[in-house]
Amino acid sequence: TTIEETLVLVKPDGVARGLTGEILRRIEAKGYSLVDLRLVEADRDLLAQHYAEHEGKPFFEPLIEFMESGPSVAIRLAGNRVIEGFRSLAGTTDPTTAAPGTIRGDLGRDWGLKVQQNLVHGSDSPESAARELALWFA
Ligand code: DAT
Ligand code: MG
Repeated sequence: TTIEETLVLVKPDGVARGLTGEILRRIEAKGYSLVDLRLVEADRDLLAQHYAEHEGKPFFEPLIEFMESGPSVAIRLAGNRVIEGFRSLAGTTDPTTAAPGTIRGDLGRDWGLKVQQNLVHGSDSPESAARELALWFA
């Protein structure tokens, strides 16, 4: 067993569409534990740090603007191999091609959808999880 913690975000599109409960339902049904949870109006400084690896890419600015457009739900989530496990629940980045059965594949709305509007974020490694949890749960 490898008990880990990860940062999950229900992004502004998920909160605005009223999908927070459905996303939490899937997370809890899988057996992961909610350790902490808060509604956050992220500012540019937090978001630029959170997405520092993408600075300079063409989608960086639209991504930050989208993430500033409304509150996100930040979740400190614990469980066995939860970092990899949550990313599997979430599905691949683009909701158009994310597998059915995943959060992005089932709930991504494909009408004028932008790739950044993909409902959730999950840390991609133990190093990212530690860094991101410190940012969002400072
Ligand atoms: P993930 O969220 O699956 O870890 P990522 O870290 O590569 O994906 O990118 C961060 C976010 O940026 C992603 O959730 C949506 C957005 N994004 C990624 N690639 C994109 C692209 N090619 N065009 C527009 N937005 C993109
Ligand atoms: Mg990522």
